[in-house]
Amino acid sequence: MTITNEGARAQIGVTGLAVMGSNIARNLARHGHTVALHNRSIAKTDALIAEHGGDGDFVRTETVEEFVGALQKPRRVLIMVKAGDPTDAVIEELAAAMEPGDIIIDGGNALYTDTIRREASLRERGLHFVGAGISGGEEGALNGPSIMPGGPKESYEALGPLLESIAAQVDGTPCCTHIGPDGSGHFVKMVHNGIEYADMQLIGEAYNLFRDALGYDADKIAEVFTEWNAGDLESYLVEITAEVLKQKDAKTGKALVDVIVDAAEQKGTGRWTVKSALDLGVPVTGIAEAVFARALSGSREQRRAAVGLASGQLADKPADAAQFTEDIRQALYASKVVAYAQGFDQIAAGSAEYDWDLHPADLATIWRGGCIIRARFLNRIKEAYDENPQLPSLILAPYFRDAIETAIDSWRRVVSTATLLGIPVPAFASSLSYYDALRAERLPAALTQGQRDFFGAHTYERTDAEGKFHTLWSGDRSEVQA
Ligand code: NBP
Repeated sequence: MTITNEGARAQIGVTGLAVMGSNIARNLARHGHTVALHNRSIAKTDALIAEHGGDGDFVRTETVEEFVGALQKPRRVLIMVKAGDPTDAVIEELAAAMEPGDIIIDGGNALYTDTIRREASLRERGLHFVGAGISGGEEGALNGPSIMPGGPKESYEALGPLLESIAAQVDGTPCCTHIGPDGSGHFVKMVHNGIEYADMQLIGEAYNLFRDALGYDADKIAEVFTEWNAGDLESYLVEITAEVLKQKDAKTGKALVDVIVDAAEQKGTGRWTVKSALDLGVPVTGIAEAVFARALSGSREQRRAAVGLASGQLADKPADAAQFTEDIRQALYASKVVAYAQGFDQIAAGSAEYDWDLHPADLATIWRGGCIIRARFLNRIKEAYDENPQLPSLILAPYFRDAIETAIDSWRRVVSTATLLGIPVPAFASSLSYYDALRAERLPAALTQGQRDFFGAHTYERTDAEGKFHTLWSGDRSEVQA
């Protein structure tokens, strides 16, 4: 099909005009770009024009042909539809109507392996495919998200200025940069979401301790989070935690958080992060605990059946509330360092596996604004990677090393107190164990290797010699070189 573009005036098209797509289209229009609009069903297109047509210059289109025909060349189309099969269906329709050199951008939450597949297949057809992670929810989409575009470098040249114009800005720097080839943009967005899961779980554990160990009500806990947001923990998630805790339920007059069912849902990006980490062999324990904690919270029947199981002898509540509050703050900070360190390890492993040449400092830079994990903390991460791009772990950066040294006693007190009070702190505890394991001179893995060699002749290495060895366990138990 040949589509003429005579009179085409749109610099970009957006297809998929649900909450994210319509807000990004409005953001683009507000920045002076002419935006062609398309949605499978015309109702959303018309609603957007009726309600927000004044935001800028929109071109209303009904069919894919009309949509593609409205775009200046090289054509740039941003897809914002439900991830999975709908994305493939939309790509197919667009590709049939587009020409070599045109650019298709998928701004949905695609699985990065799908993006790798789609990029390869569209490249064969001469089209550029950009898998772009977009974070910030609906508010970010409208007012400035963090954008993580992957795909061919040359397509970023045509696309970058446009995306950078609508991204969040921090200290004059846009929260958008070219991430790397094919699926890398969606990969880093996935890990970003995994870190977001861990961060939310850690905040949840802090909240739980205030409620169950100190007996604070939601208003009092909100005050603590508001105070924390003025310090090192300053972040979007800590800020909105205070907002949620302060909210009253109109129906009952109680704190809203006390009438919300305590079963957390998930859309899948946290689970993807953990699956990918398992494949890459990276211990993202904080993220994994967060995903499992949501799953456990959702096992409502099991939980109901287990209420009342023996707790054993529980300790007294902490006597010094101010000290315990400071301990929780320190534990939250240290555990957060671990969660980010693990996420950045996964990014490094993904980069090596797929030959992406990712730059951690760039990611810390574009996550400083627009996205859900935006935080003062990200400046420190950027500085750490700027200073040493080859940092073996974020935990080893001087700033974080010192921060953990300051926090460590508090962190241990929080985990042990919670355990003695019977309050679950899976992410605090596993983060501390991870830290202790990482700094240990000897791990029990030597015994694991011995066991593996015993039952499976899997061999082991020795501390005092090169090579692989095997003990003849069922023979005379002498050692042979493998
Ligand atoms: P949804 O994920 O709810 O998707 C709805 C859109 O997909 C509608 O425009 C719908 O068209 C279209 N669509 C579907 Br469903 N099936 C289609 C098909 N077979 N062909 C063509 N169009 C189809 O929208 P959203 O919440 O705005 O999210 C859009 C993308 O952005 C998703 O990938 C999401 O994961 C991602 N994302 C969302 C957020 C967030 O905070 N919500 C944040 C970051 C990223 P219709 O109107 O005709 O039904």
